[in-house]
Amino acid sequence: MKKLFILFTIVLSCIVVSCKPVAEKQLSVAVFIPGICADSPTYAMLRDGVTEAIDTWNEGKSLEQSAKLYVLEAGTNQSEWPAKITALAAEQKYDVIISSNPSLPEIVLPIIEQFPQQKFILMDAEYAGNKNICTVCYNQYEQSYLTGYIGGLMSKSNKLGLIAAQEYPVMNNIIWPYFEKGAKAANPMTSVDFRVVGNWYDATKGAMLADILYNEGIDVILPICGGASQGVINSAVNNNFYITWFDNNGFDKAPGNIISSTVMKQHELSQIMTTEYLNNKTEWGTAKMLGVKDGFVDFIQDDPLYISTVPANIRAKMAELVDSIRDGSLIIQ
Ligand code: RBF
Repeated sequence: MKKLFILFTIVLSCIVVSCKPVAEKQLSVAVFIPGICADSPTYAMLRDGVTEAIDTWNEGKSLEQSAKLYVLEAGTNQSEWPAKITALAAEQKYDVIISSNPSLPEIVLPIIEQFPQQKFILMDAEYAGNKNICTVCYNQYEQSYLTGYIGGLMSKSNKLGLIAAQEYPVMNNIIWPYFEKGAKAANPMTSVDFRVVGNWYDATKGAMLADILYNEGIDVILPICGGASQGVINSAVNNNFYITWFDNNGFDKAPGNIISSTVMKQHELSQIMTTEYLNNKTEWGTAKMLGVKDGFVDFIQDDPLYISTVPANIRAKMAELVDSIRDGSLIIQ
């Protein structure tokens, strides 16, 4: 009986082994950067997360079985993005195009009509119900509220500023209003002034707008303007006002001036989404929003520059706020 069982096991495992494909299909992944990686943490984190996932996947695999990666930086001219991403899909050699930007679902929908086999994983975007698209975005209600809250606590003039590269729905409906909401929750006297650079790269214009806001009495600014943010930082250092930083850890950009870093875990999430794709686990058609509770939005509290720049009583208030969002007792929306 025992021998029969062993024989049965051997035969079964032979069948299983012979059913396995001799060589897995070689996967090809394209990363489409709608802008440039330099000075745009969200894009650099996307590129690095996908690259890391592909490198890990390829470990120990033969060249024929390794996944291929191509990264395209589409540049800051937004009118060129549709043609550039269409050209990628038209090559019909990338199994998936991974990108990050809230404007992308609208851009890729007509491409899917034309190339129905093309799959898209879109980070920092929200679109449900299309089997070629999977989106994940960050809870920017929480991210913006936390940022506004510390701005409200730290401002002495009760005047905050937000310098945005451009207006877009997520900016106008979430980031700006929830930055303001957080600031007013910390201190009801706080007001927020909003200014627009007009592009994602002009640091001179960023500095000019920041100088103007500073001269109007504003002492805390949130820059969301890519390369133009460097100009806002320069103005903060020259005029000695505060900056609340968004997306990644920015404390070392201007020690003593940066009072917060409210981060999105885009590097980790890009890696996870890519690994899921490579393992055929992508949940096509879904749109997830991930926040503080899920561990994909965070307010950095352990950076030595946070501890040395922000007084202990304010850090305690921030810790309390983060905890209340994390344990679900406070829902921001
Ligand atoms: N964020 C960047 O950091 N760099 C960019 O070049 C950039 N370009 C954008 C272009 C468009 C059309 C839109 C809608 C957003 C862009 N963002 C960019 C903003 C990004 O998606 C996100 O809202 C911010 O990084 C805040 O998390």
